Amino acid sequence: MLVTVLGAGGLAAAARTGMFAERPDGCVKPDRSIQLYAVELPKDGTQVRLGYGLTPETASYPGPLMEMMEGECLAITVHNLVPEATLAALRTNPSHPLGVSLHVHGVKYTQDSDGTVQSGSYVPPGGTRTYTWYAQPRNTKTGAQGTAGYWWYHDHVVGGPHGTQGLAAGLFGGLVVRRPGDPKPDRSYTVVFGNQQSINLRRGEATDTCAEVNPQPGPTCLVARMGERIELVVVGIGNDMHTFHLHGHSWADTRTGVVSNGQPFADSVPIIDTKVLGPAQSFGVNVVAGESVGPGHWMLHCHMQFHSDAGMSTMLHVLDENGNMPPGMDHLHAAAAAPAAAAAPVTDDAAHQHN
Ligand SMILES: [Cu+2]
Repeated sequence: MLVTVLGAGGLAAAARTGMFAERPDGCVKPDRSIQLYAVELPKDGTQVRLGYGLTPETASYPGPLMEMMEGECLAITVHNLVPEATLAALRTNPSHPLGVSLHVHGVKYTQDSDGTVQSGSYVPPGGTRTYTWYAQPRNTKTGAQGTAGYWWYHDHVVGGPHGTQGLAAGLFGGLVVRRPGDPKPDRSYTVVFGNQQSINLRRGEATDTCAEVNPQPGPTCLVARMGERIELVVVGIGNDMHTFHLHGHSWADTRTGVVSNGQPFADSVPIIDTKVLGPAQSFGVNVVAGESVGPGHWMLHCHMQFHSDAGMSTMLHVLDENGNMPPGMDHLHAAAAAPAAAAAPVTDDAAHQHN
């Protein structure tokens, strides 16, 4: 075996010299290439924030939603624009190397694209590295189950060997792999439940910045028009269990969040409006906005009561057919629910574990 021949230290050397396969079997060459920038964003209070973006200017937390079709092979070139001093300040051990990475769940990748220090697959400050993801399709002959589903990606290097500080700062995003015939949403949002009762690293009022007139969709503005098919990519990060709940809507507990009446197993699929979410788990919610219930401010929150009471609550705003916000857009959810802590930034884990 390669690893035993190389011995200690050989693994990193192998990565440096390109001894690992660049791509998984089945990916002959990338079908598509994208650029992804890791940048430092304005601080949230005193809290350092990092984000991924398809351009440096559009970086955010969560990062851009990645979409793939089964069978597709994607090359993602990560540019590390995070200042070296910022990475050094987040480091928990002075011997840990400085860098950011891209580690993905669900799809196939080789050691070369693992996004870890141990495999040498990270990006030093100012550097670039290309990661290859393969959305392997089903293959009944080989037993391959396929990779279609709702997944996520994140840093695995900032601060320490598991990227705990990178995650806490905002280096994460959603991934959806579709299979031909899957429902195609009109609009998708990534909703990340995390430490300190946070949704997308925010609590209470900070989770929802939608304007009453012409609201712009984004990480802090979940907005839809009546009748649009809305997809939520729900991801758990951090250390806590949560229960995702959306008011007024329900979905099928399937791979896609949808089940068609004609399918023989349709009656055996639970229809749910709440789902338990542990760290690193992810699932998809597919709903038709306002279907049978109309436009309105539909609460989306963790149903562990002490989490929602602490500000782990936001809104899916369903506008009418003309795009108008229904009355009552007064952020009552935040004002009513959030104690003082909800206004404070969601802080670095290492410093504030026992908030
Ligand atoms: Cu919770």
